[in-house]
Amino acid sequence: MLDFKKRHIFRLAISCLALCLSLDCASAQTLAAVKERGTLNCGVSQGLPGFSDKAESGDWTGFDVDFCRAVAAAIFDDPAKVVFVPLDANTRFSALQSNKIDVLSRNSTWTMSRENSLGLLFAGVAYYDGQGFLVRRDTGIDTALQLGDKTVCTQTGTTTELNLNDYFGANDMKLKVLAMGTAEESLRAYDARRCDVRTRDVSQFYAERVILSTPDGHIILPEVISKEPLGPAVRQGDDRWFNLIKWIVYSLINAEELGVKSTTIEDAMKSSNPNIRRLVGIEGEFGEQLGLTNDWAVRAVRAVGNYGEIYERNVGTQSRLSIPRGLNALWTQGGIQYAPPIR
Ligand SMILES: N[C@@H](CCC(=O)N[C@@H](CS)C(=O)NCC(=O)O)C(=O)O
Repeated sequence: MLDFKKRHIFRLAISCLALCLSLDCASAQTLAAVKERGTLNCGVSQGLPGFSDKAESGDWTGFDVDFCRAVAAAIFDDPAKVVFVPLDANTRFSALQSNKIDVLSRNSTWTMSRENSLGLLFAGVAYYDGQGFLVRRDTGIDTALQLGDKTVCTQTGTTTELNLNDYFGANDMKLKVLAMGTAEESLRAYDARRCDVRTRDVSQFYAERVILSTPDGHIILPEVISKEPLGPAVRQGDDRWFNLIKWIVYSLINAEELGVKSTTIEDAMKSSNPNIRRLVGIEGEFGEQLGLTNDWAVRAVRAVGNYGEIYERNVGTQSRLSIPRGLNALWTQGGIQYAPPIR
């Protein structure tokens, strides 16, 4: 009897151990696969100036693109080790689910249903956005409250339609939607006057203004009708990878808050400020705990700069998009960008 009990407990212990080991393997699988492959597969949009833009030379630039490069730099110490996978709104999440990409860095809004029904996790908010409207100046429309009965161009697979329904419903306006499959089709429909107004994340209007033939012929209406917190997303089931992506977002924001820039990174490594010392890996084992080296954040900041540098270079007031920092300023400067501490 005792023997039977002992055998049973032994078998139970072995199967628990096997389960723990397999969970640990599963949770470390993305980083191991990326290291083994030697490149990061990063999902980006098909082309949005300032966010993810492919030049004729084949080089990608932009805010979302730089985040992919920061991850590659943190892992490989080489920001070039990224394969950019351009994805439209409809295929972006399935690309993550089917392992086609390791991380999605593509103007994607963090919503509850996306996490709970698509098996995803958003690792942080890289850009606080909101949905707005663009109209032709000659329509004379200057507030969204005049949009009743107008035809609105949207893109399928995005958060925009639900927000539109809510907004028009709340303001008792009749909604007519023309939903297109891609951003390009939506723009073409608007250009051909098949719709009177376009709706999308406000940042995208700034992006598009640089390619419109008559940018001054259009105005962005003052209303922002939704919260669109945009950030990188990963698959569920790999906590270590999720953590790694999350802390790369936070390391870039913390670097800005601590005044650590691409140009001052070498000085930062001699700093006596304990917060800076932990960020740059002189103190603590924060990088190793992520499965990287302790200079993980140094590598990222050296390659692409801190959060503020990434913002200004790609979309900020010094760039052709010229988007003010607004909500994306640090919490210490009137915005809401706030990163948990590295300690
Ligand atoms: N943030 C919204 C919208 C994102 C989105 O895909 N927007 C469209 C325009 S409304 C876009 O960027 N299209 C570019 C493309 O398809 O490559 C979401 O996550 O659903």
